[in-house]
Amino acid sequence: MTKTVYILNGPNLNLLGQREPEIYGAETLDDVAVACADTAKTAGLTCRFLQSNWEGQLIDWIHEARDAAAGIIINPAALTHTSVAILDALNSFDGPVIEVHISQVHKREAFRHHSYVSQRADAVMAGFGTHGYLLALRHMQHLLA
Ligand code: CA2
Repeated sequence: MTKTVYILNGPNLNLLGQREPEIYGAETLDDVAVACADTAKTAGLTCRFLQSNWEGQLIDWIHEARDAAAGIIINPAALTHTSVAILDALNSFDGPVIEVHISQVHKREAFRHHSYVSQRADAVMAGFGTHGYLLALRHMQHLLA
């Protein structure tokens, strides 16, 4: 049976491709989901690609992943910089966690330089555009081998 990776996306990422293309690129979140499914298949993994604007929903999916997933890739969006609750939920998950940011957050406003999630993440991607999700999946394949 193939291992499942949850790919979780936080608030406002449903707007990807519709605004601020100079920061986040032109691809929509649906485009990213299709590319992730393709890369996961090549890597011998199954991915569950999810987005919510609600912190509690993301926490519920992290809890669900405790039984259902071997690894988590997460772009918590703005909750990266504010949410101890998401950090606590990720700390309850035993498998590898990779944090992804489309933009190079360290080149941006100071409030984007701190991440609660990085205290749990086994790897962090920032500034690779949406390609970062695919690179994260490849690294997840390596971590789960
Ligand atoms: O670079 C990233 O992936 C971020 O996680 C994106 C978040 C931002 O708050 C983080 O600091 C860095 C913002 C997600 C909102 O995405 C939008 C995309 C297109 C149009 C509007 C919002």
